[in-house]
Amino acid sequence: LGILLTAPVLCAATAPLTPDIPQKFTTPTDLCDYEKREVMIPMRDGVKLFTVIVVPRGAQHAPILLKRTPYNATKRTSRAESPSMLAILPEGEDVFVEGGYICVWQDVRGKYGSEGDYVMTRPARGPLNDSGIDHTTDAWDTIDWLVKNVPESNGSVGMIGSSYEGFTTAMALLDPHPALKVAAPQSPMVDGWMGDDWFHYGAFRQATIDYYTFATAEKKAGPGILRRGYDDYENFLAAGSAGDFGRAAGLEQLPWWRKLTEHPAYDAFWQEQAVDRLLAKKPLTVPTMWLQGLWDQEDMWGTVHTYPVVEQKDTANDKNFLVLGPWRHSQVNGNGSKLGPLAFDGDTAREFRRDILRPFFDQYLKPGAAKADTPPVLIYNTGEKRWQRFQSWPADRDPHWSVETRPLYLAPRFHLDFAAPAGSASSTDAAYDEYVSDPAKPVPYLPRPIRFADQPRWQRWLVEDQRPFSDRPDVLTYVTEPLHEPLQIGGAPLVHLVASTSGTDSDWVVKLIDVFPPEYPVQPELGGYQLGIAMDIFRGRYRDSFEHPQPLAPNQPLAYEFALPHANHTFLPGHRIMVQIQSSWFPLYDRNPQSYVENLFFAKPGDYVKATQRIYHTSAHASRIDLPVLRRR
Ligand code: PG9
Repeated sequence: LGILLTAPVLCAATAPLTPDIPQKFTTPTDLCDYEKREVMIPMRDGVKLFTVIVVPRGAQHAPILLKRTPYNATKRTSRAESPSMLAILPEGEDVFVEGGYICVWQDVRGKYGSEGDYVMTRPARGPLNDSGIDHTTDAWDTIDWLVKNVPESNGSVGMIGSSYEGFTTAMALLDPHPALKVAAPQSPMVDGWMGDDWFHYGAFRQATIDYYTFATAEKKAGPGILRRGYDDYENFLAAGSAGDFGRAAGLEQLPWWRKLTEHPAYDAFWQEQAVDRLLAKKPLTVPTMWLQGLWDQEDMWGTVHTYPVVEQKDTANDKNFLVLGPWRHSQVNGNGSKLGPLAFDGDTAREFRRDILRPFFDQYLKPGAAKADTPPVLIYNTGEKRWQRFQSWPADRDPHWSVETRPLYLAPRFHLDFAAPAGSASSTDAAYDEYVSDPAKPVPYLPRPIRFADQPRWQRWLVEDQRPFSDRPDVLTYVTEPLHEPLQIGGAPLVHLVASTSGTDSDWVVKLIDVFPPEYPVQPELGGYQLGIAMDIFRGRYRDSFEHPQPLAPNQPLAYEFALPHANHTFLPGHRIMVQIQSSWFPLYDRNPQSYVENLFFAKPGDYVKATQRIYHTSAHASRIDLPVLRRR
């Protein structure tokens, strides 16, 4: 029977087995309202950069919007598999698709589809870069190719981008191609040591440590870093120093990690690549809109420090613009209806893109377009929940506003007072308040467990309630009485702290907080909420010099001065102003051993010592925060 059954099979001629995947499959595009082209654009040194050009079907004399990214141009132009240009491009490009723009995304040199060598935030040509090539030349060469090889274009190009893509946009301005007519750096990486991504005033941001393998371990996306446990608070504490954690993660294989850890202070390595310093030496020729979120948890230095540098060249006050929205990092390119527990009237991001950003770009990229009603400065008031237009920022050059620096003093019994401390300590009031800062129990920056991989929580952490920390014995909390009148601050509050430590180094974290009334009927869950308005960390060793750190004299009241992030916030009647002070913000920032070591990345277990911290509030040693109080004239 077996032979009978198999015979026909064996006797029949067996068909040749052929593969089922063809050499090439082309998706029909007749449904698409766009044409997607992938090209390799040659740079002046012969390296070719992978570039995706998305052209609206039927486009003629259309402007080009260019973004240069280290995050995969193919992925950035494939948000969905769809015949709709609106669907395949990132949400933040909606208004440009609606405006008939040709949208171009390019992999930066050395990443994903582009040839060449990748260098993290490749420094400008000069002392740090002898290659003759940087993001300025690559942008120039790319724009030159685009306007000559995209027949549907009208020869005008705008650049825009957030974060690293804001950095490549800003770098293009150092020597802009003539066809570059407008730019919008959004939360650009400008100075990684001062306050963008890598450090804040010298304190190292451990939260970005996974980025190092992601960005530099491979040409495409690199691997994540394996953890020993769920809670990063525990993972980083158990590791010891940031260098210990990096070593255990294999980071010493990465040139970027080695460069970073070899330059813990603000030396030439950081100063020479700070884009604000580079732009200060260049003329302002391209109308530029600098953007940032007021709760930008990643890059809150670049925009507010580059805008004023360029503004000095904007003699007619019509080429340099500033926008600060009620947003987290890059939320300008998403939905701006809410952030954490905060709800706004409408989608602040979409409305901004539609009503301000697009008309601003149209004006410079579309011949005959109307002059846009772009205010020199547009900043959301996060207390009154509405946009405000200014002629300048700080607003002291705006005829409609007055800016008064009002010192808010730390006072005895954990009060805050606009009146300066009277005399020295009285018999009842001590000259200082103290706490013990224990590196074995650092203050968490969020309630534990903390996971850097938890992206939604990372995005909103700056608006998280600060109550979980205000009662800790190693956090000093000062607060005013409930306000009777609204108080608006606009600008960067300036910290003047008089503090001592029993150690020889110390971090000082200062948080300016809006305390909501105990009863908050419009949103009951916000009753008593402690909302961070401007918060930052300062590594004490740099109190005299960012470039040349020094040990601190133990147990001596020393002055520390540093600016907090910019705010535009009205503390409403019934609210209270609060200041919290602490000496760790973990594991977001590495722990300060509190005994002076040359390079904190490589502190040893024995370097970590408890320290008794004292915050002074007498007339001789008055700690205060200078508030930039705004008033309508
Ligand atoms: N500025 C963002 C970032 C850079 C490096 C580490 C982590 C975040 C960004 O480009 O998204």
